[in-house]
Amino acid sequence: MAYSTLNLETIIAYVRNHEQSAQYLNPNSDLEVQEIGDGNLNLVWRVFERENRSRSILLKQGLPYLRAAGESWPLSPDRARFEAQALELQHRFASGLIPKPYWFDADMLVNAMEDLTEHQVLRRPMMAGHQFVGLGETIGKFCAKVLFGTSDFAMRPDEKRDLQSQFRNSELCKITEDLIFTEPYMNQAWHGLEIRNRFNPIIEADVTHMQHDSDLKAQVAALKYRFMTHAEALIHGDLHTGSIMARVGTAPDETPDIRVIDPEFAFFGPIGFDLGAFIANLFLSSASHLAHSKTVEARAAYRSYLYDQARACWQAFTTEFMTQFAATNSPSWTSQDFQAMFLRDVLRDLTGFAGAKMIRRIVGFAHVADLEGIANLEHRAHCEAKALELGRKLIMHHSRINQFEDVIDLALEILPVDTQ
Ligand code: SR1
Ligand code: MG
Repeated sequence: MAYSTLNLETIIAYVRNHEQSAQYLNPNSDLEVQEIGDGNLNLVWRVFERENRSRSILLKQGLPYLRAAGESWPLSPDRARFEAQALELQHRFASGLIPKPYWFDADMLVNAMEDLTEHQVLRRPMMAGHQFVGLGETIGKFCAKVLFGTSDFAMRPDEKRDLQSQFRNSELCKITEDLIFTEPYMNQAWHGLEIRNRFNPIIEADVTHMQHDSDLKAQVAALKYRFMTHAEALIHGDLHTGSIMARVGTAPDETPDIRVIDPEFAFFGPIGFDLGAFIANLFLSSASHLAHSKTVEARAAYRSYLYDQARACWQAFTTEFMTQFAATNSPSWTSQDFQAMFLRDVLRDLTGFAGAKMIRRIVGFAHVADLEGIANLEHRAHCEAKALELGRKLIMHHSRINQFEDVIDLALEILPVDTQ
């Protein structure tokens, strides 16, 4: 079948005609479709039996352009292939922590997968102050399992190089390079480079100051170079709180079922990048709770929760990574001193990447609802200025960080857990 973009009219026929769909629902039953995508890139649908809504499939199609920008921003729909390959590997190494992949249609560039109907994307409940038990621990474990499994510590060098060559995800890597590491630090045209920054006008002076901060720009350049050249393992590439879903149980202390979604930015990159993205989003949430929390006590409690999740993430990541090191594939990697040095470098990377990820969500093209959702622009500016300050600190200190508590201390200096 030749590629064509699906729509609400054609999607049910597509599902009925796909030979594998019968494993998940009755294709001859009365089917219904809902468009549910809220991301920047793709269209996403849920197709379900009208009489039994739990029998459903989620379908995601790569469009020939960026959904958030429309046809003015062309993008190859081939990104769906990278997502399919990433889902397969994540499923191999961390099954149960992602939606189960059902099929990939290479002609139509459609990924079909488990429909997580009872799960919710984390970002908005977190704005409302919801605490997901076990969040940090699950993300730390997920990262360790996939990143170790696709690294040189687990794969033969030839095997890893072959796999790496299948993830030449240049278009989406370029989005990351431009939107995270380049454009936010530019305030004038440079050889035709497009600058798509947008920010709250109240923080313009902070942004201009940052764009003239040559020390900061040197550190960001080093982080960008590391992102582009440090092909350590298969990273998710976009692990923010909009890429995590959770189903909350009925008992208050029941651990929710947490899944990582949307790995279309996957490629072989630095291991600290995904951890940095997650922690950046916890810190952005902390900044946004200056506005979202109704009382100072609620804000202190929520910040405390967020910092505990950051700690738990790093703890779970290092524990799982060290466990896997015990069965590594070369005597070179068994040196305990090497392992400690390696994890210290991951920690430094994650700190720098977290800072860059915070700044891009305030100054760059793509923002987060945590801050955009603050209607009062003055209140929003206050939160944004704090987040920018923390982002800068994380970047400037990243190469001197020795333990995770140093990262939390930087957050506490700017976004304290206090009741004042
Ligand atoms: C142009 S796409 C903007 C952003 O959305 C995705 O979620 C990534 O974070 C990307 O940078
Ligand atoms: Mg996404």
